[in-house]
Amino acid sequence: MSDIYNSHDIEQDGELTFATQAAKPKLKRPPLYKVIMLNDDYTPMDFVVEVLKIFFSMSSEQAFAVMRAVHEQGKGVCGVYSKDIAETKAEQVTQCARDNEYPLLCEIEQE
Ligand code: TYC
Repeated sequence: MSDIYNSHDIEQDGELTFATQAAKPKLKRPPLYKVIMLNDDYTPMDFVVEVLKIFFSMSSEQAFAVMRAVHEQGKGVCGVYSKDIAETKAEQVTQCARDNEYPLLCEIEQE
């Protein structure tokens, strides 16, 4: 039977017959992904703050708070996006860090 119908056997005038009913559309929101920044011992704090401002549109205060949380806790969430955007942001941060010869790393994780 097609996905767009639910089928039912029903009895009509003593006979078993077959009815169809429009099925509810099975729509699911696409999953979201967290961009997670990892701490390391070498990337300067100021560089991390700039990265958070540039790639995640954070204010200086927000960026400093996230940087400090990552520094103290080992990792932290920079933002939540669709898969494509999350992948792109993680790549951009990692590339920017490599261009500046820092080991800073971002990874993505499904919410
Ligand atoms: N731990 C680094 C330092 O002491 C700073 C830092 C913070 C590095 C956050 C990476 O994701 C990071 N210079």
